[in-house]
Amino acid sequence: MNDSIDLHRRHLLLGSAGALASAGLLSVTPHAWAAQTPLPDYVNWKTPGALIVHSDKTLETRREAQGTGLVTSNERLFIRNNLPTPDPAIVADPDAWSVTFQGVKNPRSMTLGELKQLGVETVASVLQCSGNGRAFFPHGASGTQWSVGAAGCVLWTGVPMRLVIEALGGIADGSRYMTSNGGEALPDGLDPKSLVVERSVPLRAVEQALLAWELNGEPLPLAHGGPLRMVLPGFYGVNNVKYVKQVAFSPEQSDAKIQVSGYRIRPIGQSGAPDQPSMWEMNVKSWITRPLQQVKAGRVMIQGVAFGGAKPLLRVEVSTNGGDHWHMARFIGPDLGLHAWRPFLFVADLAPGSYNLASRAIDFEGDMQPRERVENERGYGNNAWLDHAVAVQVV
Ligand SMILES: Nc1nc2c(c(=O)[nH]1)N[C@H]1C(S)=C(S)[C@@H](COP(=O)(O)O)O[C@H]1N2
Ligand SMILES: [Mo]
Repeated sequence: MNDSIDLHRRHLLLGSAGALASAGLLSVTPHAWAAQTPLPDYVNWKTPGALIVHSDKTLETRREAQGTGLVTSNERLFIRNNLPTPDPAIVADPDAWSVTFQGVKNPRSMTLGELKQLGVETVASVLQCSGNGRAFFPHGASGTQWSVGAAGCVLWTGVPMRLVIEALGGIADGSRYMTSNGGEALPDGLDPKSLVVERSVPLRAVEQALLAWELNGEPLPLAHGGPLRMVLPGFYGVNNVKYVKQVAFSPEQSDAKIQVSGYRIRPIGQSGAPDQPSMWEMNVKSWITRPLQQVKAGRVMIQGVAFGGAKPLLRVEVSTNGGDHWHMARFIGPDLGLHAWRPFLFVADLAPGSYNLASRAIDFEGDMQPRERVENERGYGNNAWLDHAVAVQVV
């Protein structure tokens, strides 16, 4: 029902913006700044023109609003909530927030104020939803129809988990997973295990893990998990639990639905089950961010973003003819580390005509973005370069 209204609206908007563009009033990507669904209250501080509002819990960064800087600003960063955000009172006195640690030699609770005394580190990392690129799956994978904007590269500041573990006497013997539990209030009368955001990751994630209280140098906003969030560089968004309340080490994964059957890669038509791969480490990926529609003939600056996921990024290549020929792109700006994305540039000399611009990234282990997506029920992990290519008119 909403979909048809949305589609109708989109046509109207594209129509009027298109008219403006042909009248020369707008140059690039005219629909980007058109009026749209207003931002929900809890994120009314974000930049409306930079975001697509899919629902009050799912907001996507527009493709043209990505890659202009090394990091994605808080105002442009996407939002994905499974549940309503907690009461804003929890960020009023952040240092009073307490977290319970279990499955360590000396289990106990610590306040954020105490955690801040243990150590501090900053890491740049890509935050990306498992379903980023879902909109390209032809089978109609259920869930938010993200294109490329359920992703951003941000700076997290917090205490490394290894220092927290040290302070707690070490991880209990026999542990294989770290589980983080989100602090949302759950509705009465429903099975909490079916709703709670509680995610387990293998212990190999712990070395890079951070309990973060700052996002891009600002106190972590409530919408992004303030006052405190588990940050797992290289791992898909869902594992980065917001408003983290409990952290536990254990031999088994959580028995919450989001872990047992949710976020599992499986063939189309199959239900989720614990023996299927979990959405943990991210794969190598890139996409073009400009130009996206029409551009003047001559020197064309083709730009985009690329990242290695859980592995270091080696290089990125650009094609102007849908993958028949590939050219080496060059990275722009400093390397913010293993888990950051890198904006890239390829300068092409293009005569008038239709072009299919594609990019493909390769990581240090030689894994390259595939041409085709791996079909799967929920539309997870799409890094196919063909899906992310853009058709551009050079005039
Ligand atoms: N507590 C809690 N943590 C959560 C979620 C949530 O709904 N609740 N959503 C997860 C998912 S699916 C994603 S993609 C990221 C999104 O982070 P963001 O909203 O800060 O962009 O948060 C993850 N952590
Ligand atoms: Mo997600």
